[in-house]
Amino acid sequence: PFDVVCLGETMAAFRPAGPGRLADSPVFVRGVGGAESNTACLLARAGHRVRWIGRVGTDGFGDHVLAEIAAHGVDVSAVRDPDRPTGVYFRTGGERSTTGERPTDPALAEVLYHRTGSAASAMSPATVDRAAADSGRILHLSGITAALSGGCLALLYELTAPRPGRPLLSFDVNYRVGLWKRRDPGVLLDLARRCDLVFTGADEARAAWGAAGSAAVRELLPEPSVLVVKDGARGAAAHTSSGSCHVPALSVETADPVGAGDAFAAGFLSATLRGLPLRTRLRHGHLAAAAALTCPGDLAEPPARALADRLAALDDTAWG
Ligand code: KDG
Repeated sequence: PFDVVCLGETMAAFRPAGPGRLADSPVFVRGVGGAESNTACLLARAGHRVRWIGRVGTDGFGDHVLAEIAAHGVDVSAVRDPDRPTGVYFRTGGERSTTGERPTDPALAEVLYHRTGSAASAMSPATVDRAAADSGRILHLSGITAALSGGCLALLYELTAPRPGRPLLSFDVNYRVGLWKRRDPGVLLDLARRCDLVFTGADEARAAWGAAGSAAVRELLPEPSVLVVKDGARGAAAHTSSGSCHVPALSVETADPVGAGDAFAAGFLSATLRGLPLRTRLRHGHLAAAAALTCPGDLAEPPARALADRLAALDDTAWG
């Protein structure tokens, strides 16, 4: 009954109330952080039927995470784990492009995770309901889950295995350097190859797999029927078996880069569900990312559908 099911860890997220480094910030603002639930919330706001699958502790942060996601109109299917805490993370700002790439200079942004041994890290083929994961037209996953634990990685392998009636598999590579210390992110390539629709940043493809440029990423990843490579302010390219197309990014002033990649995926997936042409899907990705970039916080108000449709239909001169 769902258009999209998104699965992943969502944490309590804290950012400094003012500018400055974590070390210098006495006051933090609490929010909710999770790449897949960000995409879920934006898709629900865009009018789609969406389920999020996750796992949180029986603590107050777990209550907060579930209430926030449900408040966006998302069906929440999460196990409450009495033995493990809800994950927590702290972050500062940092410049990022309209397609959501993170800065490569760590001095620009700090991300501090407290998620080892979290409730979500106990997700596995044994603890996640397969029928719930398969209950949408699209199942949206990300590479973050692959880094959380052996059980989480096994779960991704199970969910990306061929099976009758498998939903269309969408995979956002989401290479988070801080989660892969001393481990080989090559497994992300293996997982991406098993999916139908893959999103990656050109910067993360370079950092994780040494692929320089959109064509090189497609050479590494010929399997997905649609591969989207986002290349910062230069724009995003979509590669399919019948050709490629490129749409320049919108030039906007960034208030907060976090969540722009999740918004891009939501815009693209929403347009995919509506059967729009590839170029228009990329435009909807950029529009949703621009809304996220120009708003503080992980989750911005997405552009209303009618407005996004009008902007996506502007001619090529408006789109550079
Ligand atoms: O894409 C935004 C996410 O990075 C943020 O919400 C937290 O899921 C998160 C992560 O693992 O970095």
